Amino acid sequence: MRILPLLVLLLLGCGGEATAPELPETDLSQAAIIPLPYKVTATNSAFLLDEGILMKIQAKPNGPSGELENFISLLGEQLAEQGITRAETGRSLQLILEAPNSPMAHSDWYQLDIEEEAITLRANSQAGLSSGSQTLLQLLALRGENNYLATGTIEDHARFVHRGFMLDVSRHFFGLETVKKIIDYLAFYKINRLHLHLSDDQGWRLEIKSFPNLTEHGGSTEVGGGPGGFYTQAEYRELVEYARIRQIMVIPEFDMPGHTNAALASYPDLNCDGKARELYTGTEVGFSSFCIHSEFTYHFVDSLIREVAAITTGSFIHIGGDEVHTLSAEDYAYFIERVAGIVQDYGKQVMGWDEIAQADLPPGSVAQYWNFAENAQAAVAQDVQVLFSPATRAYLDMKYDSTTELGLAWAAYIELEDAYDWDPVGMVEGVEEQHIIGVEAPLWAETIEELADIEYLLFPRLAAIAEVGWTSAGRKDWSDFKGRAKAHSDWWSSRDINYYPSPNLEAEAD
Ligand code: TNX
Repeated sequence: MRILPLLVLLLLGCGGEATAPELPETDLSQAAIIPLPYKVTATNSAFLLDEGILMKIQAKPNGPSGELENFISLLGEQLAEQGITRAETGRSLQLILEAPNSPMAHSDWYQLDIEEEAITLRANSQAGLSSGSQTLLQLLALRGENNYLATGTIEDHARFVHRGFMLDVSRHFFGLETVKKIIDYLAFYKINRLHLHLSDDQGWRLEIKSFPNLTEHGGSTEVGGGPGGFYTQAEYRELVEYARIRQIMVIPEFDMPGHTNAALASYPDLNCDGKARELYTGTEVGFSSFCIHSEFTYHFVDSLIREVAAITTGSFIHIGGDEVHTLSAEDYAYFIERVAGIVQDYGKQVMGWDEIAQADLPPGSVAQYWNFAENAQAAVAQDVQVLFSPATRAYLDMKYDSTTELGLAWAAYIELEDAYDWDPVGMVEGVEEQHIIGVEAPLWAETIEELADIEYLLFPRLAAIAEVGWTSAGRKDWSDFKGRAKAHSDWWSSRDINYYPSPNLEAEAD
Protein backbone atom coordinates (compact mmCIF):
# COMPACT_ATOMS: atom_id res chain seq x y z
CA MET A 1 0.00 0.00 0.00
CA ARG A 2 1.27 3.49 -0.80
CA ILE A 3 2.02 5.61 2.21
CA LEU A 4 1.61 9.16 1.07
CA PRO A 5 1.51 11.69 3.88
CA LEU A 6 -1.40 13.96 3.38
CA LEU A 7 -3.35 16.61 5.13
CA VAL A 8 -6.65 17.88 3.95
CA LEU A 9 -8.05 20.99 5.49
CA LEU A 10 -11.58 22.05 4.94
CA LEU A 11 -11.92 25.60 6.06
CA LEU A 12 -15.13 27.45 6.31
CA GLY A 13 -14.70 31.16 6.21
CA CYS A 14 -17.69 33.31 7.08
CA GLY A 15 -18.01 36.46 5.09
CA GLY A 16 -20.34 39.41 5.36
CA GLU A 17 -22.40 38.43 8.38
CA ALA A 18 -22.95 41.09 10.97
CA THR A 19 -23.74 38.96 14.04
CA ALA A 20 -22.54 35.50 14.90
CA PRO A 21 -25.46 33.02 14.98
CA GLU A 22 -26.25 31.23 18.22
CA LEU A 23 -24.75 27.73 18.04
CA PRO A 24 -26.62 24.67 19.32
CA GLU A 25 -25.14 22.43 21.97
CA THR A 26 -24.13 19.04 20.56
CA ASP A 27 -22.48 15.74 21.45
CA LEU A 28 -20.26 14.20 18.79
CA SER A 29 -19.75 11.09 20.94
CA GLN A 30 -23.42 10.21 20.26
CA ALA A 31 -22.94 10.20 16.49
CA ALA A 32 -24.13 6.95 14.88
CA ILE A 33 -20.93 6.24 12.95
CA ILE A 34 -20.56 2.66 11.64
CA PRO A 35 -18.02 1.16 12.05
CA LEU A 36 -17.42 2.67 15.47
CA PRO A 37 -14.27 4.84 15.47
CA TYR A 38 -11.33 4.22 17.76
CA LYS A 39 -11.79 7.45 19.74
CA VAL A 40 -14.31 10.28 19.70
CA THR A 41 -13.94 13.48 21.75
CA ALA A 42 -16.85 15.92 21.81
CA THR A 43 -16.43 19.68 22.17
CA ASN A 44 -20.19 20.36 22.25
CA SER A 45 -20.48 23.15 19.76
CA ALA A 46 -21.53 23.20 16.11
CA PHE A 47 -20.17 23.64 12.61
CA LEU A 48 -22.97 25.32 10.67
CA LEU A 49 -23.97 24.01 7.28
CA ASP A 50 -25.61 26.99 5.66
CA GLU A 51 -26.50 27.22 2.02
CA GLY A 52 -24.36 28.89 -0.58
CA ILE A 53 -20.96 27.56 0.30
CA LEU A 54 -18.00 28.44 -1.84
CA MET A 55 -15.82 25.36 -2.08
CA LYS A 56 -12.19 26.03 -2.85
CA ILE A 57 -9.70 23.26 -3.36
CA GLN A 58 -6.09 24.20 -2.96
CA ALA A 59 -3.23 21.86 -3.59
CA LYS A 60 0.03 22.74 -1.91
CA PRO A 61 3.36 21.61 -3.38
CA ASN A 62 4.34 18.03 -2.39
CA GLY A 63 0.83 17.20 -1.31
CA PRO A 64 -1.40 16.13 -4.13
CA SER A 65 -0.88 13.64 -6.89
CA GLY A 66 -3.07 12.54 -9.78
CA GLU A 67 -4.57 10.02 -7.41
CA LEU A 68 -5.53 12.78 -5.06
CA GLU A 69 -7.22 14.80 -7.77
CA ASN A 70 -9.54 11.88 -8.46
CA PHE A 71 -10.29 11.73 -4.77
CA ILE A 72 -10.99 15.43 -4.48
CA SER A 73 -13.39 15.48 -7.38
CA LEU A 74 -15.17 12.43 -5.97
CA LEU A 75 -15.41 14.07 -2.56
CA GLY A 76 -16.81 17.20 -4.20
CA GLU A 77 -19.56 15.12 -5.83
CA GLN A 78 -20.32 13.27 -2.61
CA LEU A 79 -20.51 16.48 -0.59
CA ALA A 80 -22.88 17.85 -3.22
CA GLU A 81 -25.12 14.81 -2.72
CA GLN A 82 -25.22 15.71 0.97
CA GLY A 83 -26.43 19.21 0.19
CA ILE A 84 -23.01 20.87 0.41
CA THR A 85 -23.08 22.60 -2.96
CA ARG A 86 -20.59 24.94 -4.48
CA ALA A 87 -21.68 28.55 -4.92
CA GLU A 88 -20.08 31.56 -6.54
CA THR A 89 -20.24 33.74 -3.49
CA GLY A 90 -20.90 33.49 0.21
CA ARG A 91 -19.33 31.20 2.78
CA SER A 92 -16.33 29.26 1.66
CA LEU A 93 -15.31 25.70 2.20
CA GLN A 94 -11.68 25.22 1.40
CA LEU A 95 -9.65 22.10 0.87
CA ILE A 96 -5.94 22.51 1.42
CA LEU A 97 -3.71 19.54 0.78
CA GLU A 98 -0.27 19.17 2.25
CA ALA A 99 2.13 16.61 3.61
CA PRO A 100 2.42 16.09 7.38
CA ASN A 101 5.76 14.83 8.68
CA SER A 102 4.74 12.14 11.14
CA PRO A 103 3.49 9.02 9.43
CA MET A 104 1.34 6.86 11.67
CA ALA A 105 1.72 3.11 11.66
CA HIS A 106 -1.93 2.05 11.73
CA SER A 107 -3.78 0.96 8.63
CA ASP A 108 -6.23 3.57 7.35
CA TRP A 109 -5.35 6.05 10.12
CA TYR A 110 -7.04 9.43 9.97
CA GLN A 111 -8.01 12.26 12.28
CA LEU A 112 -11.06 14.40 11.69
CA ASP A 113 -11.29 17.68 13.60
CA ILE A 114 -14.60 19.49 13.45
CA GLU A 115 -14.46 22.99 14.84
CA GLU A 116 -16.90 25.87 14.63
CA GLU A 117 -14.99 27.47 11.78
CA ALA A 118 -13.14 24.59 10.15
CA ILE A 119 -13.11 20.91 9.42
CA THR A 120 -9.65 19.35 9.18
CA LEU A 121 -8.98 15.87 7.91
CA ARG A 122 -5.50 14.44 8.38
CA ALA A 123 -4.23 11.12 7.06
CA ASN A 124 -0.95 9.59 6.02
CA SER A 125 -2.27 7.44 3.22
CA GLN A 126 -4.80 7.75 0.47
CA ALA A 127 -6.74 4.98 2.22
CA GLY A 128 -6.85 6.93 5.48
CA LEU A 129 -7.98 10.02 3.68
CA SER A 130 -10.75 8.05 2.05
CA SER A 131 -11.85 6.48 5.34
CA GLY A 132 -11.90 9.88 7.04
CA SER A 133 -14.00 11.35 4.27
CA GLN A 134 -16.49 8.50 4.68
CA THR A 135 -16.83 9.38 8.35
CA LEU A 136 -17.56 12.98 7.37
CA LEU A 137 -20.06 11.80 4.76
CA GLN A 138 -21.81 9.62 7.37
CA LEU A 139 -22.06 12.58 9.74
CA LEU A 140 -23.64 14.60 6.94
CA ALA A 141 -25.96 11.75 5.91
CA LEU A 142 -27.14 11.19 9.47
CA ARG A 143 -27.66 14.84 10.39
CA GLY A 144 -31.38 14.60 9.58
CA GLU A 145 -33.08 17.99 9.78
CA ASN A 146 -30.11 19.63 11.51
CA ASN A 147 -28.15 22.15 9.49
CA TYR A 148 -25.00 21.66 11.53
CA LEU A 149 -22.46 19.06 12.54
CA ALA A 150 -21.40 18.41 16.13
CA THR A 151 -17.86 19.58 16.89
CA GLY A 152 -15.05 17.44 18.25
CA THR A 153 -12.25 15.13 17.19
CA ILE A 154 -12.36 11.63 15.76
CA GLU A 155 -9.14 9.62 15.85
CA ASP A 156 -9.52 6.38 14.01
CA HIS A 157 -7.83 3.42 12.35
CA ALA A 158 -8.75 -0.07 11.19
CA ARG A 159 -8.23 -3.24 13.19
CA PHE A 160 -7.72 -5.43 10.10
CA VAL A 161 -6.30 -4.51 6.68
CA HIS A 162 -8.79 -6.70 4.81
CA ARG A 163 -12.44 -5.76 5.23
CA GLY A 164 -14.11 -7.53 2.38
CA PHE A 165 -17.33 -8.32 0.61
CA MET A 166 -17.76 -11.05 -2.00
CA LEU A 167 -20.35 -10.96 -4.74
CA ASP A 168 -21.16 -14.12 -6.70
CA VAL A 169 -21.89 -12.92 -10.25
CA SER A 170 -21.82 -16.46 -11.62
CA ARG A 171 -24.99 -18.06 -10.21
CA HIS A 172 -26.81 -14.93 -11.33
CA PHE A 173 -25.17 -12.18 -13.33
CA PHE A 174 -25.22 -8.57 -12.14
CA GLY A 175 -24.37 -5.74 -14.53
CA LEU A 176 -21.94 -2.87 -14.14
CA GLU A 177 -24.40 -0.37 -12.69
CA THR A 178 -25.49 -2.76 -9.94
CA VAL A 179 -21.92 -3.53 -8.98
CA LYS A 180 -21.01 0.17 -8.91
CA LYS A 181 -23.90 0.82 -6.57
CA ILE A 182 -22.60 -1.93 -4.28
CA ILE A 183 -19.12 -0.40 -4.39
CA ASP A 184 -20.65 2.86 -3.13
CA TYR A 185 -22.26 1.00 -0.24
CA LEU A 186 -18.99 -0.74 0.61
CA ALA A 187 -17.04 2.53 0.65
CA PHE A 188 -19.60 4.10 3.00
CA TYR A 189 -18.87 1.35 5.55
CA LYS A 190 -15.08 1.43 5.02
CA ILE A 191 -15.06 -1.98 3.36
CA ASN A 192 -11.96 -1.93 1.22
CA ARG A 193 -11.97 -5.19 -0.77
CA LEU A 194 -14.50 -6.41 -3.33
CA HIS A 195 -14.02 -10.07 -4.18
CA LEU A 196 -15.85 -11.01 -7.39
CA HIS A 197 -16.69 -14.68 -7.86
CA LEU A 198 -16.40 -14.60 -11.65
CA SER A 199 -16.78 -18.24 -12.61
CA ASP A 200 -18.63 -21.28 -11.38
CA ASP A 201 -20.59 -24.22 -12.76
CA GLN A 202 -23.43 -21.96 -13.92
CA GLY A 203 -21.58 -19.20 -15.71
CA TRP A 204 -18.28 -17.65 -16.82
CA ARG A 205 -18.45 -13.87 -16.41
CA LEU A 206 -15.22 -12.27 -17.68
CA GLU A 207 -14.10 -12.06 -21.30
CA ILE A 208 -10.86 -14.01 -21.84
CA LYS A 209 -9.50 -13.09 -25.26
CA SER A 210 -7.55 -16.30 -25.82
CA PHE A 211 -10.61 -18.45 -24.93
CA PRO A 212 -13.62 -16.52 -26.26
CA ASN A 213 -16.06 -19.40 -25.94
CA LEU A 214 -15.87 -19.11 -22.15
CA THR A 215 -18.19 -16.13 -22.29
CA GLU A 216 -19.83 -16.78 -25.69
CA HIS A 217 -21.15 -20.12 -24.53
CA GLY A 218 -20.16 -20.45 -20.85
CA GLY A 219 -21.61 -17.04 -19.98
CA SER A 220 -24.91 -17.54 -21.76
CA THR A 221 -27.01 -18.73 -18.86
CA GLU A 222 -27.36 -18.75 -15.05
CA VAL A 223 -29.26 -20.51 -12.25
CA GLY A 224 -32.85 -21.06 -13.38
CA GLY A 225 -31.94 -20.74 -17.07
CA GLY A 226 -31.94 -16.93 -17.39
CA PRO A 227 -29.80 -15.12 -19.95
CA GLY A 228 -26.61 -14.77 -17.86
CA GLY A 229 -24.09 -12.27 -19.17
CA PHE A 230 -20.46 -11.26 -18.77
CA TYR A 231 -18.12 -8.29 -18.47
CA THR A 232 -15.89 -7.39 -21.38
CA GLN A 233 -12.32 -6.66 -20.29
CA ALA A 234 -12.98 -2.95 -20.96
CA GLU A 235 -16.02 -3.02 -18.65
CA TYR A 236 -14.06 -4.89 -16.03
CA ARG A 237 -11.26 -2.30 -16.14
CA GLU A 238 -13.89 0.39 -15.66
CA LEU A 239 -15.18 -1.41 -12.58
CA VAL A 240 -11.69 -1.87 -11.14
CA GLU A 241 -10.98 1.83 -11.65
CA TYR A 242 -14.32 2.87 -10.12
CA ALA A 243 -13.43 0.81 -7.05
CA ARG A 244 -9.79 1.89 -6.95
CA ILE A 245 -10.69 5.57 -6.77
CA ARG A 246 -12.80 4.66 -3.73
CA GLN A 247 -9.82 2.81 -2.21
CA ILE A 248 -11.40 -0.59 -2.82
CA MET A 249 -9.26 -3.41 -4.19
CA VAL A 250 -11.10 -5.74 -6.57
CA ILE A 251 -10.05 -9.38 -6.13
CA PRO A 252 -11.05 -11.53 -9.10
CA GLU A 253 -11.86 -15.18 -8.42
CA PHE A 254 -11.83 -18.00 -10.95
CA ASP A 255 -12.91 -21.04 -9.03
CA MET A 256 -10.94 -24.19 -9.91
CA PRO A 257 -10.40 -27.10 -10.31
CA GLY A 258 -14.02 -27.69 -9.19
CA HIS A 259 -16.99 -25.39 -9.79
CA THR A 260 -15.89 -25.31 -13.43
CA ASN A 261 -18.80 -26.71 -15.43
CA ALA A 262 -19.22 -23.49 -17.45
CA ALA A 263 -15.61 -23.80 -18.69
CA LEU A 264 -15.96 -27.58 -19.19
CA ALA A 265 -19.01 -26.87 -21.39
CA SER A 266 -17.09 -24.30 -23.44
CA TYR A 267 -13.80 -26.18 -24.08
CA PRO A 268 -14.08 -29.98 -24.43
CA ASP A 269 -10.32 -30.45 -23.95
CA LEU A 270 -10.59 -29.34 -20.32
CA ASN A 271 -12.39 -32.68 -19.68
CA CYS A 272 -10.38 -35.89 -19.33
CA ASP A 273 -12.74 -37.59 -21.79
CA GLY A 274 -12.45 -34.70 -24.27
CA LYS A 275 -16.23 -34.23 -24.31
CA ALA A 276 -17.90 -30.91 -23.64
CA ARG A 277 -20.33 -30.87 -20.71
CA GLU A 278 -23.87 -29.50 -20.97
CA LEU A 279 -24.48 -26.03 -19.54
CA TYR A 280 -25.77 -26.22 -15.97
CA THR A 281 -28.52 -24.13 -14.40
CA GLY A 282 -29.11 -26.02 -11.13
CA THR A 283 -27.59 -25.40 -7.71
CA GLU A 284 -25.77 -28.63 -6.78
CA VAL A 285 -22.06 -28.29 -5.98
CA GLY A 286 -18.98 -30.51 -6.11
CA PHE A 287 -19.51 -32.49 -9.34
CA SER A 288 -17.17 -30.76 -11.80
CA SER A 289 -13.38 -30.72 -12.20
CA PHE A 290 -10.71 -29.80 -14.71
CA CYS A 291 -8.57 -32.69 -15.98
CA ILE A 292 -5.67 -32.56 -13.51
CA HIS A 293 -3.00 -34.43 -15.47
CA SER A 294 -3.55 -32.85 -18.86
CA GLU A 295 -1.09 -30.16 -19.99
CA PHE A 296 -3.91 -28.41 -21.84
CA THR A 297 -5.38 -27.56 -18.42
CA TYR A 298 -2.23 -25.66 -17.43
CA HIS A 299 -1.97 -23.97 -20.81
CA PHE A 300 -5.54 -22.78 -20.22
CA VAL A 301 -4.87 -21.62 -16.65
CA ASP A 302 -1.68 -19.84 -17.72
CA SER A 303 -3.51 -17.86 -20.43
CA LEU A 304 -6.32 -17.06 -18.02
CA ILE A 305 -4.06 -15.82 -15.22
CA ARG A 306 -1.90 -13.85 -17.70
CA GLU A 307 -4.93 -11.97 -19.04
CA VAL A 308 -6.48 -11.43 -15.62
CA ALA A 309 -3.23 -10.27 -13.98
CA ALA A 310 -2.87 -7.67 -16.75
CA ILE A 311 -6.17 -6.02 -15.80
CA THR A 312 -5.87 -6.47 -12.04
CA THR A 313 -4.46 -3.49 -10.13
CA GLY A 314 -4.71 -5.24 -6.75
CA SER A 315 -2.18 -7.74 -5.45
CA PHE A 316 -4.38 -10.85 -5.24
CA ILE A 317 -5.92 -13.39 -7.58
CA HIS A 318 -8.36 -15.83 -5.97
CA ILE A 319 -8.22 -19.36 -7.35
CA GLY A 320 -11.22 -20.82 -5.49
CA GLY A 321 -10.22 -24.40 -4.69
CA ASP A 322 -13.35 -25.29 -2.72
CA GLU A 323 -15.56 -28.35 -2.74
CA VAL A 324 -13.89 -30.66 -5.23
CA HIS A 325 -15.55 -33.93 -4.41
CA THR A 326 -14.22 -35.92 -7.35
CA LEU A 327 -10.42 -35.73 -6.82
CA SER A 328 -7.89 -37.53 -4.62
CA ALA A 329 -6.10 -35.38 -2.04
CA GLU A 330 -2.89 -35.87 -4.01
CA ASP A 331 -4.33 -34.68 -7.32
CA TYR A 332 -5.96 -31.73 -5.60
CA ALA A 333 -2.68 -30.59 -4.01
CA TYR A 334 -0.80 -31.12 -7.29
CA PHE A 335 -3.25 -28.86 -9.11
CA ILE A 336 -3.31 -26.10 -6.47
CA GLU A 337 0.49 -26.02 -6.25
CA ARG A 338 0.91 -25.69 -10.04
CA VAL A 339 -1.76 -23.00 -10.29
CA ALA A 340 -0.34 -21.11 -7.30
CA GLY A 341 3.01 -21.11 -9.12
CA ILE A 342 1.37 -19.61 -12.21
CA VAL A 343 -0.25 -16.85 -10.13
CA GLN A 344 3.15 -16.13 -8.60
CA ASP A 345 4.79 -16.07 -12.04
CA TYR A 346 2.44 -13.27 -13.06
CA GLY A 347 3.35 -11.24 -9.98
CA LYS A 348 0.22 -11.80 -7.90
CA GLN A 349 -0.48 -13.34 -4.49
CA VAL A 350 -2.74 -16.35 -4.16
CA MET A 351 -6.03 -16.29 -2.36
CA GLY A 352 -8.30 -19.33 -2.13
CA TRP A 353 -10.98 -21.01 0.00
CA ASP A 354 -9.66 -22.76 3.12
CA GLU A 355 -9.16 -26.09 1.33
CA ILE A 356 -6.10 -24.66 -0.49
CA ALA A 357 -4.17 -24.84 2.79
CA GLN A 358 -3.97 -28.61 2.20
CA ALA A 359 -1.42 -27.80 -0.51
CA ASP A 360 1.98 -26.09 -0.13
CA LEU A 361 1.38 -22.43 -0.81
CA PRO A 362 3.78 -19.65 -1.80
CA PRO A 363 4.61 -16.97 0.79
CA GLY A 364 2.03 -14.18 0.87
CA SER A 365 -0.90 -16.49 0.12
CA VAL A 366 -4.21 -16.14 1.97
CA ALA A 367 -6.61 -18.97 2.90
CA GLN A 368 -10.23 -17.90 3.26
CA TYR A 369 -11.75 -19.77 6.20
CA TRP A 370 -15.37 -20.55 5.49
CA ASN A 371 -16.03 -23.99 6.94
CA PHE A 372 -13.09 -26.17 7.99
CA ALA A 373 -11.12 -25.28 11.14
CA GLU A 374 -8.38 -27.80 10.32
CA ASN A 375 -7.69 -25.98 7.07
CA ALA A 376 -7.32 -22.64 8.87
CA GLN A 377 -4.87 -24.36 11.23
CA ALA A 378 -2.99 -25.87 8.29
CA ALA A 379 -2.66 -22.36 6.85
CA VAL A 380 -1.17 -21.02 10.09
CA ALA A 381 1.21 -23.99 10.22
CA GLN A 382 2.70 -22.89 6.89
CA ASP A 383 2.66 -19.17 7.72
CA VAL A 384 -0.23 -18.39 5.42
CA GLN A 385 -2.62 -15.70 6.63
CA VAL A 386 -6.28 -16.48 7.22
CA LEU A 387 -9.23 -14.43 6.01
CA PHE A 388 -12.34 -15.02 8.14
CA SER A 389 -15.63 -15.73 6.36
CA PRO A 390 -17.27 -18.24 8.72
CA ALA A 391 -20.44 -19.41 6.98
CA THR A 392 -22.36 -19.36 10.27
CA ARG A 393 -21.70 -15.62 10.83
CA ALA A 394 -20.53 -13.91 7.67
CA TYR A 395 -22.42 -15.61 4.82
CA LEU A 396 -24.88 -12.97 3.75
CA ASP A 397 -26.74 -15.49 1.58
CA MET A 398 -27.97 -17.22 4.75
CA LYS A 399 -31.58 -16.46 5.66
CA TYR A 400 -32.25 -14.21 8.66
CA ASP A 401 -34.77 -16.68 10.04
CA SER A 402 -37.05 -19.47 8.85
CA THR A 403 -39.47 -16.99 7.26
CA THR A 404 -36.93 -15.23 5.03
CA GLU A 405 -37.86 -15.85 1.40
CA LEU A 406 -34.49 -15.22 -0.18
CA GLY A 407 -31.29 -17.04 0.67
CA LEU A 408 -30.16 -20.47 1.83
CA ALA A 409 -30.00 -22.01 5.29
CA TRP A 410 -27.42 -24.81 5.13
CA ALA A 411 -25.00 -23.14 7.57
CA ALA A 412 -27.30 -21.15 9.87
CA TYR A 413 -29.96 -18.52 10.19
CA ILE A 414 -28.06 -15.26 10.64
CA GLU A 415 -29.91 -12.44 12.38
CA LEU A 416 -28.24 -9.05 12.74
CA GLU A 417 -27.00 -9.91 16.22
CA ASP A 418 -25.37 -13.13 14.94
CA ALA A 419 -23.60 -11.19 12.19
CA TYR A 420 -22.34 -8.68 14.78
CA ASP A 421 -21.56 -10.65 17.89
CA TRP A 422 -18.47 -12.68 17.00
CA ASP A 423 -14.75 -12.25 16.79
CA PRO A 424 -12.33 -14.00 14.46
CA VAL A 425 -9.82 -14.37 17.30
CA GLY A 426 -10.76 -17.37 19.41
CA MET A 427 -12.97 -18.90 16.75
CA VAL A 428 -10.40 -21.47 15.59
CA GLU A 429 -7.91 -22.79 18.10
CA GLY A 430 -4.39 -21.67 17.30
CA VAL A 431 -5.46 -18.93 14.89
CA GLU A 432 -4.53 -15.66 16.59
CA GLU A 433 -4.81 -11.98 15.74
CA GLN A 434 -1.43 -11.88 13.97
CA HIS A 435 -2.46 -14.72 11.64
CA ILE A 436 -5.63 -12.97 10.56
CA ILE A 437 -5.67 -10.61 7.59
CA GLY A 438 -9.29 -9.67 8.16
CA VAL A 439 -12.92 -10.57 7.61
CA GLU A 440 -15.08 -10.89 4.52
CA ALA A 441 -18.81 -11.30 3.96
CA PRO A 442 -19.66 -13.45 0.92
CA LEU A 443 -22.96 -13.15 -0.90
CA TRP A 444 -23.66 -16.26 -2.96
CA ALA A 445 -26.27 -15.70 -5.62
CA GLU A 446 -28.23 -18.92 -6.09
CA THR A 447 -31.46 -17.25 -4.94
CA ILE A 448 -30.99 -13.59 -5.85
CA GLU A 449 -31.59 -11.89 -9.18
CA GLU A 450 -31.60 -8.12 -8.79
CA LEU A 451 -30.30 -5.19 -6.76
CA ALA A 452 -33.30 -5.18 -4.41
CA ASP A 453 -32.55 -8.83 -3.51
CA ILE A 454 -28.91 -8.00 -2.86
CA GLU A 455 -29.88 -5.05 -0.67
CA TYR A 456 -32.26 -7.18 1.36
CA LEU A 457 -29.56 -9.66 2.32
CA LEU A 458 -26.86 -6.98 2.72
CA PHE A 459 -28.63 -4.52 4.98
CA PRO A 460 -28.38 -4.40 7.92
CA ARG A 461 -25.83 -7.24 8.19
CA LEU A 462 -23.12 -5.61 6.07
CA ALA A 463 -22.86 -2.85 8.67
CA ALA A 464 -22.27 -5.49 11.37
CA ILE A 465 -19.50 -7.24 9.43
CA ALA A 466 -17.91 -3.86 8.67
CA GLU A 467 -17.66 -3.20 12.39
CA VAL A 468 -16.21 -6.67 13.09
CA GLY A 469 -13.44 -5.87 10.59
CA TRP A 470 -12.74 -2.27 11.59
CA THR A 471 -13.43 -1.68 15.27
CA SER A 472 -11.09 -2.95 17.99
CA ALA A 473 -12.68 -5.87 19.87
CA GLY A 474 -12.77 -3.99 23.19
CA ARG A 475 -14.83 -1.13 21.69
CA LYS A 476 -17.52 -3.33 20.15
CA ASP A 477 -20.84 -3.36 21.94
CA TRP A 478 -24.03 -4.93 20.63
CA SER A 479 -26.56 -2.70 22.36
CA ASP A 480 -24.72 0.43 21.25
CA PHE A 481 -24.39 -0.93 17.71
CA LYS A 482 -28.07 -1.68 17.30
CA GLY A 483 -28.91 1.91 18.19
CA ARG A 484 -26.51 3.18 15.54
CA ALA A 485 -27.82 0.63 13.04
CA LYS A 486 -31.34 1.93 13.67
CA ALA A 487 -30.18 5.44 12.72
CA HIS A 488 -28.67 4.00 9.54
CA SER A 489 -31.91 2.19 8.72
CA ASP A 490 -33.67 5.57 8.59
CA TRP A 491 -31.07 6.69 6.10
CA TRP A 492 -31.49 3.46 4.06
CA SER A 493 -35.23 4.16 3.95
CA SER A 494 -34.63 7.69 2.73
CA ARG A 495 -32.46 6.28 -0.09
CA ASP A 496 -35.02 3.59 -0.98
CA ILE A 497 -32.58 0.84 -0.06
CA ASN A 498 -34.51 -2.41 0.31
CA TYR A 499 -33.19 -3.40 3.75
CA TYR A 500 -34.51 -6.18 5.98
CA PRO A 501 -36.38 -4.58 8.92
CA SER A 502 -34.75 -6.79 11.52
CA PRO A 503 -36.56 -7.06 14.87
CA ASN A 504 -33.11 -6.37 16.33
CA LEU A 505 -33.36 -2.82 14.97
CA GLU A 506 -36.65 -2.19 16.72
CA ALA A 507 -35.48 -3.42 20.10
CA GLU A 508 -34.76 -0.75 22.71
CA ALA A 509 -31.07 -0.06 23.09
CA ASP A 510 -30.23 -0.72 26.71
C1 TNX B 1 -20.79 -23.09 -0.39
S1 TNX B 1 -18.58 -21.32 0.28
C2 TNX B 1 -20.03 -22.75 -1.51
C3 TNX B 1 -20.67 -22.07 -2.63
C4 TNX B 1 -22.14 -21.92 -2.43
C5 TNX B 1 -22.41 -21.53 -1.00
C6 TNX B 1 -23.85 -21.24 -0.70
C7 TNX B 1 -17.90 -22.10 -0.76
C8 TNX B 1 -16.47 -21.95 -0.78
N1 TNX B 1 -18.67 -22.86 -1.56
O1 TNX B 1 -20.39 -22.72 -3.83
O2 TNX B 1 -22.62 -20.96 -3.30
O3 TNX B 1 -21.99 -22.54 -0.15
O4 TNX B 1 -24.02 -20.75 0.59
